Amino acid sequence: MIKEEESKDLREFVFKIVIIGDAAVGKTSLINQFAENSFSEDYKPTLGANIVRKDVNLNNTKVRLIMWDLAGQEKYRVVRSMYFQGCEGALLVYDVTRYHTLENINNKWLRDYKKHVKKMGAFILIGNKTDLKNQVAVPTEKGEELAKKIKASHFIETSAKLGENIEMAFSLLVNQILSNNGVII
Ligand code: G3D
Ligand code: MG
Repeated sequence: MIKEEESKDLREFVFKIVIIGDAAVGKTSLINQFAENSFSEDYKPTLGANIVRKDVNLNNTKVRLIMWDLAGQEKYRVVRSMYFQGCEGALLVYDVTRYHTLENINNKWLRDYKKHVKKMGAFILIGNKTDLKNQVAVPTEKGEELAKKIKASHFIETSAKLGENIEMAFSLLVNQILSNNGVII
């Protein structure tokens, strides 16, 4: 009986999201950590688009995330529109140890995203590699400042290496996408 009622109320969604930012900021590591809770120290740079699926359950709502991990290399610029097609949200990632990766979020990646995505959707800003404490070149306030400026839904600092704040980052994005779609959980 209970099961029947539950299944009546069960809602399912499929969302495509993209993860973008400069090469080596940790995009692939973040996705791998989220999808498998694994971290590879010798991960090879992505060569093309890597597509990873993950199901997230929130109360009576099931969300299937299709995560597109783009290569940062310039040569893929021309085929970007295909990667961005139909995406509901984005994770914009910079590396807290390299200041120019933060600058490129606004100057390059967000511009690229806006150019290709008609409906802006939800996007969050992530400062990754917080475990490299004595190499930090971007103070937290700078990330917060940029997030405000570009009107990101949220700002969060993560360590894909230690698995810190990864679940939180993805769930912030998923919640924002759901709320943009008028779904209350
Ligand atoms: P990308 O997909 O954005 O290009 P990768 O980046 O996920 O391939 O990561 C690039 C390098 O940064 C990798 O190192 C990876 O191990 C490292 N890295 C990713 N996230 C973190 C993190 O949170 N902390 C630390 N310390 N390193 C991280 P290599 O040496 O394999 O190139
Ligand atoms: Mg990669």
